[in-house]
Amino acid sequence: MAKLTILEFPDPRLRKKAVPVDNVDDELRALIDDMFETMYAAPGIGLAATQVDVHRRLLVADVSADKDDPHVFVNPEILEKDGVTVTEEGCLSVPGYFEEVKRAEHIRVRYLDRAGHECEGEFEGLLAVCVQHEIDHLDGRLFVDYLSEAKRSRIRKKLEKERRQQAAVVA
Ligand code: GNR
Ligand code: NI
Repeated sequence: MAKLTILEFPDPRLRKKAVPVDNVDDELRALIDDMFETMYAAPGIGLAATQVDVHRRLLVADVSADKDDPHVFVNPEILEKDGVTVTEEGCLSVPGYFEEVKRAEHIRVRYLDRAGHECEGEFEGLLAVCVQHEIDHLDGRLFVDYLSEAKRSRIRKKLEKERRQQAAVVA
């Protein structure tokens, strides 16, 4: 098991579009385990492969309070969306910022599980929001893309400044 490095906005690698997984094998399952370790340590409720610089269509999530309800989605496809919900979202790739985002309240998703079996499930609440947030990552989209250009650019400048200062401390 290994904790992976999470890319941070505005890293251009977060803008890559992930390609479908063609084989759910032990190598993929090792990556899934490392993604859960990384997500739980962060801590976060979801993680897309894009965020750890792996550009394949794979995400993990666990929105439970006890961190005992892991979900794996390989090649997720949203088949149906219903209703609207607004959530204060955060992102491990945009550390320290939280903003309201409007998304579908219920979704029906087709995906492969960690055994490679075809599944279909209906999700609602925070898990539905999280899956939509993670699928956005797989398409190179971030929650800040739903904010105004002014807000997004303010967040980008602050994160860039923080990173410069961090680099100066380490040097
Ligand atoms: O940890 C996370 N919390 C969160 C809160 C509201 C909506 C979405 C999320 S996902 C985020 C982890 C993350 O960045 N996943 O990509
Ligand atoms: Ni995120």
